[in-house]
Amino acid sequence: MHNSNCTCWNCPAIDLAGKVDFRACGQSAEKFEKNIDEDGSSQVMAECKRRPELGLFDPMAITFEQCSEWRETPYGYLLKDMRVMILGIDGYLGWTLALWLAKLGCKVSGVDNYSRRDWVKERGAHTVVPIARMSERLHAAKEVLGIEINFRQIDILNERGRLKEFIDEVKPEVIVHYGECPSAPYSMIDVDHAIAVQRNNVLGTLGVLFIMRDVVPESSLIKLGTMGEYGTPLTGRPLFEGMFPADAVLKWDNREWSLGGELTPRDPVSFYHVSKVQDTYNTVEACKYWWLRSYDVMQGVIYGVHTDQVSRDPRLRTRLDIDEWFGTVINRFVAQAVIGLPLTLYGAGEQIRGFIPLEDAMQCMTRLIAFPPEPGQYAVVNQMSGYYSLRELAETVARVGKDGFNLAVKIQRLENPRVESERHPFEPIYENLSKRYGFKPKVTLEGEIYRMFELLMQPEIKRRIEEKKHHIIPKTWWSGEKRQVETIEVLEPGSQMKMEEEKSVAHRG
Ligand code: USQ
Repeated sequence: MHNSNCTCWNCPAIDLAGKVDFRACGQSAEKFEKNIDEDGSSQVMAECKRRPELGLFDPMAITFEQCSEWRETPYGYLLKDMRVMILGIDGYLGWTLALWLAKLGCKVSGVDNYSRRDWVKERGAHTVVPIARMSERLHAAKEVLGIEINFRQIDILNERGRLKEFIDEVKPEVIVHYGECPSAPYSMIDVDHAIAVQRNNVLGTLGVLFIMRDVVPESSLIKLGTMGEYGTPLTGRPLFEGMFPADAVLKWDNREWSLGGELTPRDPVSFYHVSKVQDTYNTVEACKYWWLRSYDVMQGVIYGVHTDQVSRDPRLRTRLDIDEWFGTVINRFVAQAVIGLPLTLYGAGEQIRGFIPLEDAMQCMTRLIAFPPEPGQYAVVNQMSGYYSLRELAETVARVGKDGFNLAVKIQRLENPRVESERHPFEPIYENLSKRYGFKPKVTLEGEIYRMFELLMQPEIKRRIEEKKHHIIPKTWWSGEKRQVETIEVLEPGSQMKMEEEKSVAHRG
């Protein structure tokens, strides 16, 4: 098991308050106690909130494998009835993770203020996979899966007092923070939307950090960042996992410095992505000042519809957006193929991004939950299972649509409403999850696309896509312009793009 040798030092049940000298970080040191060995060396001592009978003990002395509170699961040792709180539990990822973890035996609680439903409604769009109201979702989860989820409607930004009360009541051992607006285009609509997204994301998260300091300082925060924080540097330098590796150096003016352990440069690609960068810095600081523990998950573009739990019953399904603001690219492509709309490639279509299917993302999150960071540790994982150019993805969707569902899928190149590099090197490093946390991707790109077709071809869902077809072609320009983008060319799958032809003519010339 990837986490067998972790010790109480990683465990959220450890009680360190007052027993470790955190003077440097501002925690009270009044009750500071140390064990002085015969040889005069001192040891950090702790208590266990779950096993008070242990009294004061050395937290390095017991491993997860040895502790009766940790049990084996397919994703590593997991605390029995581990208390997990999900912020943003009503969203695409939040709901899926809630069912997944509760089914694994975690005690899941969650909060949401339904803002995702509101934002999508405000744009006149809807989730094409219909989702039930929260009360019905919870009821169905109990009836179909036999699980109970402790839900409270709370706005994490504007109802901080209520959030604090709920966290104090539940005492979550891990908080998964999905409670943010995830859309780049939504943040680029106008000044009101840019401010709303940054306020919601940055200040909401900052409030959560303070609450954790005051109420659950030993719990871990698993926060959703994004691969888009890094941008796509034209130098082609690798996109490390948040920080430079130990042997990275900066050379300048015939001198040399180590960069090891420093945060890598960020080059976000929208005001939404900027909000994620700011979250990163706030979280780093909180870990530094208060010894909070956090994993920052730089997730690639997510896609897909399936986990065993959400697929069990229509009332348990998670949402799926395909509009220009909230739909991510693969989800949009499959919906477009279903209604015979040529797949919408922005610009050259040679942009490259990291991707991860829904089910694999759930596996990663579970593995991180099972391996909590140490006090004060801020660590980053790049959470993706592969990377592709958008053109490759469009070709794959077209192929699966044709071979599996007899659909004649075309591809269209549109003017690019975003400001982004359309041709760039891309070398993401994404080894932490597999090397350290035991992640093994289970789902293939083609396999998940196939499953999406199966679901989206259902008459009711197809009808819901048709109904909101007018929200597929983008009208939100990064420049602020307000007009629908124009089609540059329509292509048969497998054919060359005009630009490629031009390039090869130029090359021949
Ligand atoms: N794109 C198209 N056609 C479309 C939609 C998008 O060519 O119909 C292109 C975009 O120009 C972009 C790429 O596909 O180059 C990805 O766009 P996206 O809308 O799928 O994803 P993005 O805006 O980058 O944001 C999404 C999530 C966000 C997450 C991010 C991860 O909405 O929450 O942070 O993916 S990443 O892209 O790695 O930053």
